[in-house]
Amino acid sequence: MRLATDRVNPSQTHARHARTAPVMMWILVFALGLALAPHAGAQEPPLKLLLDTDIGADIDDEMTLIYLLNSPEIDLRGVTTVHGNPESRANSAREIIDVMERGGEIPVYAGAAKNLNQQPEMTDASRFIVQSLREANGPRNILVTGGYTNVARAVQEEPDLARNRLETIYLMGFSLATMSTLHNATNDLQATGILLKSGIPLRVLPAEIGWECQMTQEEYDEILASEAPQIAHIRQRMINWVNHVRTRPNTPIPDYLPRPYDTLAAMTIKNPELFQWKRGTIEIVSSGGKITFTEDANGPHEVVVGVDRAKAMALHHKRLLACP
Ligand SMILES: [Ca+2]
Repeated sequence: MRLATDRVNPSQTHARHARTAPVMMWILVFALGLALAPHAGAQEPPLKLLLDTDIGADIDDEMTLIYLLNSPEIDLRGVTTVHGNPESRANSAREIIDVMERGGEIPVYAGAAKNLNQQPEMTDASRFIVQSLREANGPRNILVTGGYTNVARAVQEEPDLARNRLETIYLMGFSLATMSTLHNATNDLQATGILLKSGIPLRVLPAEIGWECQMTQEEYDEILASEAPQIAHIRQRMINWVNHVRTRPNTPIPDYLPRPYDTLAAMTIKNPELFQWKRGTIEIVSSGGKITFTEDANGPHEVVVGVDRAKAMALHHKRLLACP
């Protein structure tokens, strides 16, 4: 037997639908709006990045690692070290990662001590880079702030994988002011040639942008006076480096203060709007490292040709001095 209350009155049902339909419609419109609106209420995930560095010479590599670890929009997935004594450099990187309270999170691998000509075999660093590119959700961007040997060796080993998986390689090196390779690129011209011809998009921070951003005495003093633990860790190294460059026998720079070459290269990744760019193709045209740069709207190389120094250095100090 059915209870009276079970009986369905068609007119009541219609009335209920008439009341609930507009509500349902608005819920659907709201849900659809959320689904279609780009980034509505959702933050872009941090960019997965590998850093290849010659940390332990110029102080800017230390500053760059601190900068990256203090950048919420970057997810640093590994550090590799290159040239000179890569094991000692790897230890320097691990110390900074520990001071920044990220110990155990970020693997560090030592790479090539010498250039590709002298040391053609794969290293822990180049193997790690290849393995990272093979991971389905691995990093697709690499910042190189030392010689290009490790990354070039990985590209040489797996050229198709590198071309298909790498979105951009960010390089510190070259000079359009002197049209030469300079620094990191000169250290291994064969490796430099491999990257330039790889077809992988390259973004280049040339040396003259670092010259333009040499710290003022006031900026330098602000860093030295900071009580942040990472600054306490690098303070004496920074003072020693400045004294070294001011008095080195062959090319002393008496008024030298730190130049954040590598940190600016790191900054181009997520703050390209602070820089002026030209697109084209860089080619090495002599064994001495002379280059040409041919502007081309479809070229694979983007080169920084100007910087908003005030904004860049403000961001530099904010990130460098923030406590972990
Ligand atoms: Ca460097």
